[in-house]
Amino acid sequence: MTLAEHPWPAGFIWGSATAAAQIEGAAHEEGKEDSIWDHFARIPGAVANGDTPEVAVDHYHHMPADVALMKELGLGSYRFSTSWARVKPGDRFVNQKGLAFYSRLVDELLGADILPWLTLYHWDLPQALEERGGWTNRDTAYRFADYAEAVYEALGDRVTHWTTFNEPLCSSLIAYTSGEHAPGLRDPRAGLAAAHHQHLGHGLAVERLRDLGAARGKTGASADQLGITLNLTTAVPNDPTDPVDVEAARRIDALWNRMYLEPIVLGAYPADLLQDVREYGLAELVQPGDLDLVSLPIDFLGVNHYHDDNVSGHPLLAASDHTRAGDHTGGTAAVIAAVTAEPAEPTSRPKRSPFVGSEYVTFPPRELTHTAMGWEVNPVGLQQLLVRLAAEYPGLPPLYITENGAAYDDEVSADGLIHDGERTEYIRSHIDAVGRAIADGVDVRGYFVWSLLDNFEWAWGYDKRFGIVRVDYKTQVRTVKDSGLAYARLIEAVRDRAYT
Ligand code: PNW
Repeated sequence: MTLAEHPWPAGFIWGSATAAAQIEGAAHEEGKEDSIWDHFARIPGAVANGDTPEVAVDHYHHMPADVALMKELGLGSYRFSTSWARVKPGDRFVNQKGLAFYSRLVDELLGADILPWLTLYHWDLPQALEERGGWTNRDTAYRFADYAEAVYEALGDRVTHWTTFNEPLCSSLIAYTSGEHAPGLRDPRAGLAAAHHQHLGHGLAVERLRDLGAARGKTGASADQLGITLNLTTAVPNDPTDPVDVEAARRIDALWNRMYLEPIVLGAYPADLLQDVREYGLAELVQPGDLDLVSLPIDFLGVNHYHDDNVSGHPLLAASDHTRAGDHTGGTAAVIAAVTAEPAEPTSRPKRSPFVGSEYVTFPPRELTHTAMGWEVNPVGLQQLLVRLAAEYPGLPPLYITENGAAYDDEVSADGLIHDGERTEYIRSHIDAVGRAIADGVDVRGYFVWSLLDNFEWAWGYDKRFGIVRVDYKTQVRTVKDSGLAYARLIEAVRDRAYT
């Protein structure tokens, strides 16, 4: 079956995604101050090659041309994030110049008939708030709701789709416990505190935006669409007949998926998780009323998916079995490598496992191909994940795949083009998996490829390219890759089928 023949529902959104710190640059222009990523990137060894988000792909100064490119590709929606450190630098006041940039972006998108899909937090906390404890400080959740309000006041007249957080796992356990991400802390309690306070920030922001929307008369059919994006993976027991592997997979599923999902959709942390991490104080952080806020109804759940996790409770035969050259951060496989191998650029900080309470688990490799991140390619895993979510959480809101894509070591051919066949096939096969999940009855309403542009890949710096559009980091010239051309053709074919 070709992709266009899948039963895509009418109105299915085809989009692409980016994040502020990864593309904007202009890190200290027009009132923007340091985010934790600006600060972190200056720590020797924190980011590969000493790369920083200072310039990135200079989207701040290329925005109209970048939107024109999106229109050329036929995108129905563009998922971007606003930078807290640009909007409320130092958290002291609202920076109107920073907000004006996002206002121009939204106007440009609407003028191109592209739906703006706005994420409020894609990991770039103002450094000034980090200095007051960042997400380990409960107060940060309340500051987040104030920031959300500032963005809403400026854009709520035009933006209808709002995401509170992108992948809180990556901005809690991987930021405050294993320390691969800013601010680079290595403390199990801090990671769990960050997770709970981000949950709380989500709830407070949903409450605030609903109130602000209602005051503007955005109710009923014209109400805003509010949601959150989680990175969900399937924890596959390496040997499903071995109780030790099954138990290890349960623990990883509890910590990496259900800790983030269940407070939102069920209003409670999983009981097994609370037991697994009982030494680290998560339950003690929860105050009366918190979970009522966290579980306020939302209109969609964003799912970011890149790969499954193959999990064992047994030691591996050799460390080299699961460490791939160069892996030191940016994902499960890489995090695993980071805690078991020397980082590419050693730092003096002690290593710490992000698997709080389950440090013994291992991730044996399977006979699958891998992307340049060292992540397994297994599209059926995405179909299985979506089917499982629908089966196990009947009250789930509609799903959107808010990120899926792949890094490969692209080469520019003699013809000046980028024949990225592997990425093209990765995207095709994962869209196919989404189509199959829809045929299985799962309510999925959109797909956003990660990423529109090559960009600052967090602790990997500019080493890993995820774009469907290549960026020459010296000239900032953009060239649509074969994968981008293929995605544009798909959108055209599907749009004709779904809307005529
Ligand atoms: C996401 N994993 O991060 C982020 O939302 C993006 O900003 C990022 O550029 C992109 O995916 C690619 O890395 C991830 O453990 C972090 O599988 C970790 C994982 C996946 C995605």
